Amino acid sequence: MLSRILVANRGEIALRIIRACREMGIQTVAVYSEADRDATYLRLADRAICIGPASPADSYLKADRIIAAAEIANVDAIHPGYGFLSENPLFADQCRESKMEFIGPSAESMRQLGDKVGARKLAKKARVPIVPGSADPLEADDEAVDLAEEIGYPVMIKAVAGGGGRGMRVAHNRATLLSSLRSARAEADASFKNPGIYLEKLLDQPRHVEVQILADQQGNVIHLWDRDCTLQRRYQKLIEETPSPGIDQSTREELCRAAVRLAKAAGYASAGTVEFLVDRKKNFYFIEANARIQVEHPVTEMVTGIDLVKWQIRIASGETLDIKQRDVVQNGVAIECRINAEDPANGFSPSPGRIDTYIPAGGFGVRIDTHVHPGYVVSPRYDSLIGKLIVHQSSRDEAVACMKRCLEEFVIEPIKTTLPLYREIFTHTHFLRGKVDTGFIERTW
Ligand code: MV4
Repeated sequence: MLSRILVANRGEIALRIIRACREMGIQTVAVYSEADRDATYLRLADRAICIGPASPADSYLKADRIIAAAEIANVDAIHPGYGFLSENPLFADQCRESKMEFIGPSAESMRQLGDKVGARKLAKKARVPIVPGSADPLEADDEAVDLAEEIGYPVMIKAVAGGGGRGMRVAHNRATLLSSLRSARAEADASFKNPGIYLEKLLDQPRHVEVQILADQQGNVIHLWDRDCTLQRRYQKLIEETPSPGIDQSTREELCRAAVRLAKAAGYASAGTVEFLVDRKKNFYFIEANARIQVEHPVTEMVTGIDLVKWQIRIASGETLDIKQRDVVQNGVAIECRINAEDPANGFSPSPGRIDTYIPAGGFGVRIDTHVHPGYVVSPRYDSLIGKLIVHQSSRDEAVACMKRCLEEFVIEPIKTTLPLYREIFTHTHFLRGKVDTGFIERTW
């Protein structure tokens, strides 16, 4: 078993990982940037090491400094959390070359899934439906035009190295396609240092439904059912829930079995997520796979009772997954609201600063994953996620009622947060009936 783990992340996920380690009797080493020097969660780690200035490029993204800290502290594994270095196969290689376990899948599966066209090929081989589109990255412009005519407009241009929606373009005809190809390539190159792009048919008002996977190094793969993440704004998820209110049980089962086939085809070992889009005719299509623990993992933990972070650690230490698929059941409904330090009344502009008043919600079936507290100063340098409010109840109606009550209780002042937006969403009839799609937030707010 691993005895000391370095947590290569910050904020709520760093705290989430430290908590799992402490319960498992594993020592923890936290790393922090100068901007996070006073973060309270650092005290919960056995040791905290400064790895550089506030800029992520000089600290949390700096693989060499993190490896150096890990060597100084003599850890036997590194947990990357989400974001930062979590899906960087070079970092995973570097950890293992330095004789430390990277808590995540093999660099090879990360490479395979990080290339979105490679992932489409893999899905096809595993008989997992994909959105009609490119078999290979686009070369010449006329090839894109021919393919768009074959699959039919509108089409979506996506970045081969992309994911999470960045660098996507919609084209409704030949003229907009030609001009978008150029800007999409430039944006992909600038954002991912990879100009590769590909085409997919644009699906009309799909839902985003993803499947949680757990796979061990012995080849056992199980799924932990679905999460619905349709409520997004500019590709940032806002509300996630499980089970998805938008699909029936047989679609859910088929989707989850498809996700397991893909994970097996990728030789995947660790926690991972397979994302699908589901159209109104219940057709589902694979879009991408994420080789990391995700922000929204707690909703799955609440309904299945399975601690995903602990299992990531056990799997990395070589333990066999002793959970049988038939024992993974969805008990009730869980919903998560991401609390961001942003002003929804002002174009979601960042709202950093000191939190003077922090009064968390509480009660039966309520979980709050956060690293903030009264007096905490939200830095403008990082992602605006400051916490997650998760409720777990026996039915969707009860979960919604519980979330509404929690949103009434929760006070975070004077910085602006997304809490007031959720107070509105949770009274909106479309949301309450589970009838939302991709464009709901942008249309309604
Ligand atoms: C799409 C799509 C429509 N057609 N792909 C958004 C996040 C990224 N993972 C993929 N995304 C989308 N890909 C095709 N071929 C629409 C979206 C999309 C979306 C999907 C589900 C829920 C909310 C969404 C918000 C914006 C875009």
